[in-house]
Amino acid sequence: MSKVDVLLGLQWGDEGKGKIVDVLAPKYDVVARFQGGPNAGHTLEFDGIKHVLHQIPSGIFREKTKNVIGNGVVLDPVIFKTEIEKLQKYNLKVKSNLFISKKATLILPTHRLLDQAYEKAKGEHKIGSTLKGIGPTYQDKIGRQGLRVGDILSENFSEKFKKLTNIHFNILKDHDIQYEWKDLESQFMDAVAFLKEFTLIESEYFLNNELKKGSSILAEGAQGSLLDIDFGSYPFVTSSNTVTAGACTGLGVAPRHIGEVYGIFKAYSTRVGSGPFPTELLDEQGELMRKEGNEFGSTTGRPRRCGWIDLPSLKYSIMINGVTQLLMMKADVLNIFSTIKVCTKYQLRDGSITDTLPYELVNEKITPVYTELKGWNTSLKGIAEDSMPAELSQYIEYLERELNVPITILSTGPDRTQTIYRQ
Ligand code: 2SA
Ligand code: MG
Repeated sequence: MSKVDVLLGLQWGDEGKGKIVDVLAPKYDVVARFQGGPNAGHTLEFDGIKHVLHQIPSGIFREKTKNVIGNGVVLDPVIFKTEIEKLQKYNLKVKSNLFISKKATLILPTHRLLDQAYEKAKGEHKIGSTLKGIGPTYQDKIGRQGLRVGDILSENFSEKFKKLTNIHFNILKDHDIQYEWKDLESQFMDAVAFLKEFTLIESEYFLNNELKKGSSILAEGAQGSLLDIDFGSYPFVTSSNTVTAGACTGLGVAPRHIGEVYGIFKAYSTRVGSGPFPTELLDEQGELMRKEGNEFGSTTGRPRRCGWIDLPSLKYSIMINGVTQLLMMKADVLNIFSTIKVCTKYQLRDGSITDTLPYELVNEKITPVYTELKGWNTSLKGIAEDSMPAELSQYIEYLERELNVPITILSTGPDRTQTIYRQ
């Protein structure tokens, strides 16, 4: 039987998952999303064009790849319609290559409004949500009152929609949120009609049948492990399980079918939204990283917070996910630094030193303990494995020793072609 390989981010998202899925896609028959929704922004670049995908799996640009939106995803039909329309000009086989789980949960317009209301009510303690309705939709799913993609096929869908939105209106009346319901409702119903034209499936059967046939499957994670609802920096997290285990529940594949776990990380760290970030640079070095790495949210355009690489948190993510291969992205962004810092341990408020993540991340005062390495300070344009600057090789080897997992892919730029395989 073939396996499901999992690719996920080990930091706070935006590690470059979109690019890597696109690079790896030719090796896979199926690419499947298992959690998250339109909060994700997966950027792919090739032939001089930059594409940003939110809900559609990143295998969509490869003609022979089947793409699955799994049951663990929360799907916004309105954003889905816009995404598909944007892709139409590229003549892709979107209709025949895309399969959507009937068990995926629907994001309603009121979920987006509730997201705004809850964030506003939190004031300065806001999560920094993308406001795509992710949290309220997962709340309804777990609260057993959500609507699912399969429900759009039922005759009384409008009734179900009315029933749930009425519950939401009742909450919204206590919040000061402005909206034109008629517009939102008709836009949603249009998008639902559009969604009906796609292949809606029992994705757990689909994927297990593919496995039986010997197909190779890549599960594409969204956000990052440090945003996981259980293991991330709670409450500053997203509302799904972004870790390997999430691929099992979000696709309906058993743990024994999981093969390789590709852990993807940036050569430095970024975080968008609120919450603890031990190595954050609030000085001009952080500003330089943001500029050099073009670190702005691909869904919201928000500037991302930047800082040095953080080994205690990477080790934690590797442990939780069972990572078998590491993929290091955006090494080229560090070209400008003559010294590269690596956080190896945390010093806590009481002076103690640790290399594990403290339970209390939000209120703890963490001072990173850094090791300094010499930077390569040169362009990585056109380099290959055997022409890498010595300092870059040293950085990679140092990380491999510390993290105890091989770095098999190195990315030196956004384009498909700027990828080095190290076997
Ligand atoms: P949400 O929208 O309620 O799930 O937000 C909760 C927290 O999760 C963070 N989050 C993300 N972090 C990084 N990248 C994400 N995707 C977009 C991107 C984000 C963007 O690719 O750039 O464009 O701003 C993503 N989605 C959610 C979020 O910042 C909150 O901290
Ligand atoms: Mg992103």
